Amino acid sequence: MVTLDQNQWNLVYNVFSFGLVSMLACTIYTLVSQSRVLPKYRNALVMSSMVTFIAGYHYWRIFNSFGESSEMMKVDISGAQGSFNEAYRYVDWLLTVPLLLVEVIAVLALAKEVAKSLIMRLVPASAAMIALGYPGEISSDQNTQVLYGVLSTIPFIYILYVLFVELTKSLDRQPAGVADTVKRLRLLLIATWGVYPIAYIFNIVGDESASSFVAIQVGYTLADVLAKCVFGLTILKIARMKSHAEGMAADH
Ligand code: RET
Repeated sequence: MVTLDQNQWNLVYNVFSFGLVSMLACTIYTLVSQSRVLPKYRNALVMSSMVTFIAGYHYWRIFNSFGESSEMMKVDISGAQGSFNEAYRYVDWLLTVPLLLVEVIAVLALAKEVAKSLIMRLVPASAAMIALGYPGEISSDQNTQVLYGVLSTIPFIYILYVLFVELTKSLDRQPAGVADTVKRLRLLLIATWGVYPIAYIFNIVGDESASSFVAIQVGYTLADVLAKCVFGLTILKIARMKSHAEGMAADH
């Protein structure tokens, strides 16, 4: 049990609500923008819509779970039936992180062989990263938390390494202006993905206090909005710039 004060409880409630509506709005925006890009880039937008749709569903569950596990601003985080369910985040990531990586690969429109080899390396690595983090997240034993944190960091570093090398290589082949946006995409990815392991460490070293609960929930939610919505909008921007560079009329 953590006991929040009125402001903390309202903050978490409102941040979850903000996360939920951001995911829904972003899903609609990327869906209706399909015709604004060339067909070869549409799959990247479909991936973005799917990511935010899946996240919207999970935020709806998280939002409800927060209400149901609270009583007089005491939040039950015991893991028992009816307590605040942290597992929704991991189910969400298990589905959305591989999709986000496919989204990046799709918008780059690389040669088929290159794209396939990237997907074969990044998708299993990202699933392993999330699956290995989960036993640590739910454990209350510090050694177990550290062990799974370290194990999960191995595929994490591998993903960043592959993305850095491949994104950098693809920059030379992108039309003018696009390279800058791809660089911004890479920065956004590193900055937002870095929040998750930091929050995880915070969980290990922090106590089970109300303020660390609030910091983790707010931190994860804002990182999710940046890593999924703002990321998806950047993907749309790249797809539009490339479509125009490849001859699509500018009024689309
Ligand atoms: C864990 C466990 C501790 C070690 C590491 C982790 C990494 C998590 C990441 C999650 C990314 C999630 C995204 C979600 C949204 O769209 C599992 C916390 C390295 C990188 C991008």
